[in-house]
Amino acid sequence: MTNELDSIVDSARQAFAGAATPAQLEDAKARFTGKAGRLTELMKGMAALSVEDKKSRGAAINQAKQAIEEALSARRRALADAELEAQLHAESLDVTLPGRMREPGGLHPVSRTMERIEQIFASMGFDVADGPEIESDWHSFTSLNNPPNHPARSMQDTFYVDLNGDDGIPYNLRPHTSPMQVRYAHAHIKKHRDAAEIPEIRVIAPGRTYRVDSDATHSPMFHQCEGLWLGRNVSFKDLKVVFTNFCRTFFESDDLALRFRPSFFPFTEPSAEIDIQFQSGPLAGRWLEVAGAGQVHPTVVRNMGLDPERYIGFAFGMGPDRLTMLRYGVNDLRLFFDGDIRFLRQFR
Ligand code: 2NM
Repeated sequence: MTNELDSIVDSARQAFAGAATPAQLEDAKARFTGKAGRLTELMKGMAALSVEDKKSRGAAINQAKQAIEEALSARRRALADAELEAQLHAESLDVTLPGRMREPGGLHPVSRTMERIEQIFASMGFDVADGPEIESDWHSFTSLNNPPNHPARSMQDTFYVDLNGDDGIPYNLRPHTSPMQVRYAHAHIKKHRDAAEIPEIRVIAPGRTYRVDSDATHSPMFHQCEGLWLGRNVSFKDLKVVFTNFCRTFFESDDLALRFRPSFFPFTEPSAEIDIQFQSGPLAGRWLEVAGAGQVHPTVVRNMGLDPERYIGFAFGMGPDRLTMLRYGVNDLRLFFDGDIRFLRQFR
């Protein structure tokens, strides 16, 4: 009898040891202490025994049951430990790995140029203005003395928006930032309407501009910075002083040469193209066109809301994208707008 109980306990221990998973272990347990388990069957068989035998047999069976349950708990614990161990191993963390660094960011090279331009002109007393990129026909063209059939207005040159302005003429994506100078002049006059005399206007308008054009040196979206100085006695001499100072400061080159070539723009008369020449470095000796300029046309002064008999001055326009290419030696404008981090991080 006792041998039989011992052998049941032994085979339970073996079965538990052979169980590789918690589910197998529970199956094994059922074969011994479950409803139809071997130990349970023995207990059922006690009904026929005498009171005396029931006592000793019951105690022996209980002892066997206790031994089986101890073996079961031990095996449950061992399986749970093994499972945790496996999980920890599978999800192992190497705490010695370097952290995920966030690389320091930086301004886009063209943004840096824009900030530089703004800072240099601010140091010469120029205000900085920005405004709408979707413009009315009047602000982009008419106010700036562009005749109705001027090629700049054609669909080949200018992007139009599928929406009409007050005059029934479609809005455009501004092809230059001069419309902002016209807006600035109107706001300036309104601001000083109670003054004995409207003070002079000194402003630059940097920002995004748009033209139907795309190759290595033209992008459909590009940047412009235009400047305007209108006062009682502002002359071409002032233009030369201001622009020379700007170029020498911007390119950090005191011996930079400037050349003003006669040209034509509808909004200025006379007009000039401005070239610069480096005396040293990779671009030394070549004349490079960097801006257009001129004395603001009387019609434009009038459209700004000022009397051209009293207010006179100059305006200029330049391309910050081109200035950025010259400053950093970049030969393809499209690199600025591809958003390729390998290119951009060089300017960080
Ligand atoms: C240029 C060339 C020459 C210009 C004119 C004006 C305004 F609004 F006063 F009429 N702003 N900018 C101008 C003059 C722009 O860009 C090549």
